[in-house]
Amino acid sequence: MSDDRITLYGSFTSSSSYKPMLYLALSGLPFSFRTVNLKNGVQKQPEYLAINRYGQVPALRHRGLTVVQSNVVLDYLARTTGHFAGATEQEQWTAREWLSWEADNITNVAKVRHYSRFRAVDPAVMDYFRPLAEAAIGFVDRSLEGRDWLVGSGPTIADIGCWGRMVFMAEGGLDITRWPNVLAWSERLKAMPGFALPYDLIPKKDTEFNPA
Ligand SMILES: N[C@@H](CCC(=O)N[C@@H](CS)C(=O)NCC(=O)O)C(=O)O
Repeated sequence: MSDDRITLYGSFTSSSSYKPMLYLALSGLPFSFRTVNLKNGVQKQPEYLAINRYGQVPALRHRGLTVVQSNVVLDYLARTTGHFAGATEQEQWTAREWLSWEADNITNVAKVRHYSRFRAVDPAVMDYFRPLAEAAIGFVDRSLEGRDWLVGSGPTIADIGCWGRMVFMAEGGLDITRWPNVLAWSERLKAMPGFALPYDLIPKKDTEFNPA
């Protein structure tokens, strides 16, 4: 397989994997998908730890490079392929700024969903994380007031990264209709060619994506 072909390692239940998957789907780029079975602990086995020292998905390999952490992967893809990078240098920095903020804040949405779906926790834990998740979604909602996208006048990695991490919010009991600007923004994303939701987009087995 050519060194120039992108290989993405991920899992179909993972919002972090969804972010680069969605990027690649919206960009119409060819790539190879390698599934990492989180349930079986494949992410903690030596072969995968050699790719991602943190024992998590996603990971991306391209041109002899290994890139991990979903937001760094988005930044890498934007810099390498030019898609969704932002129209100006200021927009490119602002998009990266959103990704950094996302990792601190929207991650609480992923935690609420994780504890609802995969691991029962003491209700006090949920009482701590749920308001943080709601505050993060609320911040995105206010930021989208009067605008279509988080940065500039078109979609960027900021939108893909923030949306990608909150995509499973309903599984955490967070109803998107409470945040009308976020709902409208998600509809704009869904209208983009190539868009799909995680369970429709991320395969459960190794797959080659070769868009026409
Ligand atoms: N900060 C990381 C978070 C990655 C992450 O939490 N991945 C989860 C799935 S969404 C995972 O691999 N969990 C399995 C584990 O930690 O063992 C990123 O954005 O890539």
